[in-house]
Amino acid sequence: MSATCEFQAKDYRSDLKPIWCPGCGDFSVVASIYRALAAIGRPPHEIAFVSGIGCSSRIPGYTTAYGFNSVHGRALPIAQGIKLSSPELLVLAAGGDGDGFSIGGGHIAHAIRRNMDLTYIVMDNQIYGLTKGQLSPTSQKGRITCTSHYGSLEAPVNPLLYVLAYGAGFVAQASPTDIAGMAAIIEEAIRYPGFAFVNIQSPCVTYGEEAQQIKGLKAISESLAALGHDSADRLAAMDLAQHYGSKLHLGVFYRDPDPAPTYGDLVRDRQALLSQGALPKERILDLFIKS
Ligand SMILES: Cc1ncc(C[n+]2csc(CCOP(=O)(O)OP(=O)(O)O)c2C)c(N)n1
Ligand code: SF4
Repeated sequence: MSATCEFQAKDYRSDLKPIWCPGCGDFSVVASIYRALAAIGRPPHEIAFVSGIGCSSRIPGYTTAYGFNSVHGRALPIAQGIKLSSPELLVLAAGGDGDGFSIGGGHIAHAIRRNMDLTYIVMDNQIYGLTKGQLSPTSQKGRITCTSHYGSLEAPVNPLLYVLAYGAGFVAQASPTDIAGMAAIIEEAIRYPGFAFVNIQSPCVTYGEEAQQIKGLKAISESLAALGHDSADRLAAMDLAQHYGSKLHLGVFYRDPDPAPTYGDLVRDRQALLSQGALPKERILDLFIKS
């Protein structure tokens, strides 16, 4: 790993011009990521940024980090593989609510229970943006879209409760209504030693509802810090997270005050014991012969 150097936000901005619709919330998200990475100061070549497929999943291409715009819903398995094989890299994964909580929803639980040391950013716009406005897993009940002409009959997934219930060590929410706050939250998430999740309410100006645009989001925003929330209290975090959809709580819901070892740490510890001869090697052979 290189020594920490001075970097500026512009050092993480690639030459590729974003093709998001003018006013899309994802512009502020990428700007916040540049700021967070500059504050951390790791050079771009020490960062791997993985996404799935969607408007939001274009994000790695707009940075100077190593990028992998992968397959719809598969950002997390790929990010985990990269982190395990190259633990020295800072690994970010990102995508939309459809990518993360619909097709890719099964992967989140396993990344969390392994406590993989990576940061997962979901740009939650309550719609499938790239494919032109279909119902997404976080769309509100009753929402009328081109795939729900008479209104959705399904209750939305609550991304905050979902990850808190699976035991994520760091859970936060941000929005373009507070760009400086969003950059600070992303920075804190990246610095957390373990799986960190940031849900970002990022308006889709083309297919999103009026209430989910900046003005509507501002009207329901509430800072967790101003509420006096204790981010070390998981149950208090779950209580607040229940208001997802009606209130927009911004800040850190939960930060494990005593972070558990990551999966990578445990693998390296076991390898060290094996190489010291502290564990019987026959058991490894047994494993291969039986499988
Ligand atoms: C396996 C697979 N299924 C479906 C699609 C089509 N598809 C591409 S993006 C997308 C959803 C995009 O919504 P979201 O993930 O919420 O991201 P957004 O575009 O809103 O940022 C879908 C269904 C695909 N590319 N691959
Ligand atoms: S369709 Fe929506 S999510 Fe996609 S770029 Fe446009 S505003 Fe952003």
